[in-house]
Amino acid sequence: MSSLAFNISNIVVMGREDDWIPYVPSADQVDLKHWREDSTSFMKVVITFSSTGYDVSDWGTSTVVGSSIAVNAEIWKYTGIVLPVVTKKSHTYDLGILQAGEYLFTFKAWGFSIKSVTFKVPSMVISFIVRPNPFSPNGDGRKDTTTITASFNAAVNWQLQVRTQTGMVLRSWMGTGSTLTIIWDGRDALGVVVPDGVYKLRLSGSDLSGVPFKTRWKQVTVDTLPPAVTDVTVNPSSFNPTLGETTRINYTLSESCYISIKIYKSGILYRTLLKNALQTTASYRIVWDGRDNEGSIVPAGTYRIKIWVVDIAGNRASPYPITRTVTVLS
Ligand SMILES: [Ca+2]
Ligand SMILES: [Ca+2]
Repeated sequence: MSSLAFNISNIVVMGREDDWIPYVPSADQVDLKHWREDSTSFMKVVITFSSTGYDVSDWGTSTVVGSSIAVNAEIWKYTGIVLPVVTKKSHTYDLGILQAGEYLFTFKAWGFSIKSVTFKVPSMVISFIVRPNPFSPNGDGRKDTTTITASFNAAVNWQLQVRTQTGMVLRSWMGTGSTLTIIWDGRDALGVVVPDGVYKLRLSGSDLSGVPFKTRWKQVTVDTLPPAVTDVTVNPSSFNPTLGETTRINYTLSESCYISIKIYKSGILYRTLLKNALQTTASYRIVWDGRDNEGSIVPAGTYRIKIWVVDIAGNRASPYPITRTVTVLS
C-alpha cells in the first residue's frame, strides 16, 4: 500500500515534498484482544488507519514488569498523496506462559501510551508428565516405577489420583506448591500392585484462594508381561556371501519392542544388524549379506545370531538374547 502511494505521488504530484513522519494513533484507532492457547497468552493489536498512508515499521517486543506488560511500536505517516481507504494493520504478541494474576497490557507508539487493557490469567497446569510410560512394577529393576511431574503457574493445592478406566480411585496424593513430583510404584492404596492395564491419572485442585483450576488427565500403562517372540528362523541356515547369497532372520513380535540383532563368531562381534530399533507388532525379515560392519565378507564358519528383545515397559523376552546359528560358506 505504501509503495503504491509512493508511486502515485511521484507520478501525479511532481516536486512535492514527500516523507514518512512518526505517527501516534489515538486510542479509538487501537483494538486490543487477549486470548490463551493452552497455557500461553497472546495479545492481538489491530490499528485502523483512515488511508493507505501509514506503516508500522516495528511492532516492538513485549516487556513484562511485575503485572505490567508494555509494547512500543514505531508507526509512520506518509505526507504525500495517499488513497483514502480505511486500512488495518495488526500484530499478535506472544506473551508466553504467565504466572496467575491480573495483568495490565499497554500499547505504546514512540513511547506514548495509546491504550491499555487488563486481563486475568487463572491458575492452571503448565506441564503434566508421566515417564516412563508404560512401566513395569514387577521388581526386576527395569522401569519398576514411573515418575509423575507437574508444574503450575501459581502455588496451588493439588490432588493427584490414579483411577481405573471406570473411575475407581486406586491411589491418591495431595500437596501444596507450584510443582509436584510423585514416584508411583504401581501399588494401590492397600499396597497391592495393580493388574496390567491402562490407568487414568487425574490432576485437580485449586489456587490458594479456593478457585479451582482446570482438571487435567493422563493415561499411564502398566505392563509386566514380557514380549513373545515367535517363529524365529534363519533361512537359509548356510549361505555363501562370495556368490552374492544372503540369509534372512525372521521373527514375529507380540507387541512393540526395541530390538538389537548382532552376529558373533568365537565371541567376536562381526555385524550389528539392528541396535535398539523400535518395531511394532508384526512379522519381520532382516537380511544379512554375510558382511561385517566394515562391509567386508566375513570368514567362513559358524556364526551366532543374537537377538535382544525388550518391550517399551522394560520387560525382556526370554531367553535374552535369543540365539540362532548360521553357517557362512566360501
Ligand atoms: Ca520392571
Ligand atoms: Ca509387555
